[in-house]
Amino acid sequence: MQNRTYTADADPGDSVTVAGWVHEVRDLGGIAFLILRDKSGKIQIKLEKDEMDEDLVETGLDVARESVIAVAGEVKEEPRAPTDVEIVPESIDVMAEADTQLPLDPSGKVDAELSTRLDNRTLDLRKEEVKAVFEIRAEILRSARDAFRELGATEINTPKIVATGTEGGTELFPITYFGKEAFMNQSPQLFKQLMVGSGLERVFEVGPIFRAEEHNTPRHLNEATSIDFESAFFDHTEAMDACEHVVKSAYEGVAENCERELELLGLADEFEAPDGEFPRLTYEEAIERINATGELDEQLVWGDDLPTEGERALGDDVGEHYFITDWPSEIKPFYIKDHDDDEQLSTGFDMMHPRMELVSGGQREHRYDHLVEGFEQQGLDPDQFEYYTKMFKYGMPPHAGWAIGGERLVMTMLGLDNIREAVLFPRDRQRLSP
Ligand code: ATP
Ligand code: AMO
Repeated sequence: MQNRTYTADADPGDSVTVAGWVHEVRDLGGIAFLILRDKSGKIQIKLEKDEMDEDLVETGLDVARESVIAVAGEVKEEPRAPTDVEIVPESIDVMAEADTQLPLDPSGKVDAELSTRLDNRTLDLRKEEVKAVFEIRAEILRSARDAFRELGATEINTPKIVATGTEGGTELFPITYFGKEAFMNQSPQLFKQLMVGSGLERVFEVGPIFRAEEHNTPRHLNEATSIDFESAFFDHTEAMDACEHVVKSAYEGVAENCERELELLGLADEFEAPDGEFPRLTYEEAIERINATGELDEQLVWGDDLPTEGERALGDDVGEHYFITDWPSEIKPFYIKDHDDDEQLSTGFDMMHPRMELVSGGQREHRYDHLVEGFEQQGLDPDQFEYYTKMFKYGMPPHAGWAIGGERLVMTMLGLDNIREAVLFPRDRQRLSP
């Protein structure tokens, strides 16, 4: 539709054709109002029974809610209209008539369960506050990409069908690949590392990761979006700096460019980009502080992974984004490098939002012998990873990197209760379609 005007751009005096969905029809007797909704907002269409063509008025009154229509007419100033303007129509073209029985009420007057919303995502996304989440999600990715560019990183795309897993064998989705066993990739980890040894040196990727997580929680998905970064000649502290930069840039982008969306979500007043450096706690300090909160039944000891309640207690205590550094080597993956002066201590780090973990990363083991040893210690067969390990024999620089859980970033930024609200079509244990 070449001559289409968005409702938000319809100014008094203009002759326009607007197109969108029938949000509501209000028949007041002699006069009726049809509210048309499009991407940019809503506009009132006035139907005056005695003044206008009968067929035109009838078309406007009979059309079912959520039908798609195009209306041509003149824009008039009207202080009583919700947006201070209305259209006096010359024609109404019904382009797609909607069923009168809707599985979900896009006007939001009737609440729907999350599962009903996800089953009918198209209708759900006609709600402005739902759409706002995805406009913000897009802005987060746009700002993150800009931040990566500032860091001099090149965007890459790595395979999602792979021969081996990296993040622990139990969470892989197996598939058959021309008669061979293959898997959906859990992380671009090994591929992004291979790229720091290439001429690219510093890379990032935004892409799906697949994890056969058995549990059903408000913060785990079976297909998630990983925002990965990896750089040659970085140590773990430089990687943390880069991580902080990207996360802050995402917040700043949203603060600057998503005012309307934040307003729709009721966040306009309280939203602020984090400033100042994220505190960096060692793992040892973290467990001491968790123990001191008295929130756990049992005290944590060195070597324990942080339980969800522990993460939450610490998050409440710290009250802002923070890093946990210097984890015990035994609970970090084989590809994370240990500190040179203490083999029990890894350079791995997590970046936490007060509610949950957002990022994992670390400096990588780039020494061939140590790497192969690490595979064996983790019970993995180094031969299966030869495509990866052999490149460490041909000049692999010291390097470090991390991955942000994209949906967790959206979820924590917007205070969403459930990670599924941050995905168009979430994949969880129960949900494989739409
Ligand atoms: P990682 O990045 O290491 O995967 P994560 O935050 O994604 O960290 P996982 O280690 O993948 O967490 O998942 C295990 C975590 O999920 C544990 O911390 C555990 O407390 C939590 N968890 C596992 N099952 C459930 C469940 N049924 N309900 C709530 N939380 C659970
Ligand atoms: P990790 O396994 O910690 O690290 O994943 C990185 C981040 O991804 C998010 N995430 C998830 N989000 C939703 N649902 C899931 N099932 C899920 N699993 C992970 C989390 C997590 O912090 N290769 C390393 C990263 C690295 O070292 O560069 C890795 O994958 O926010």
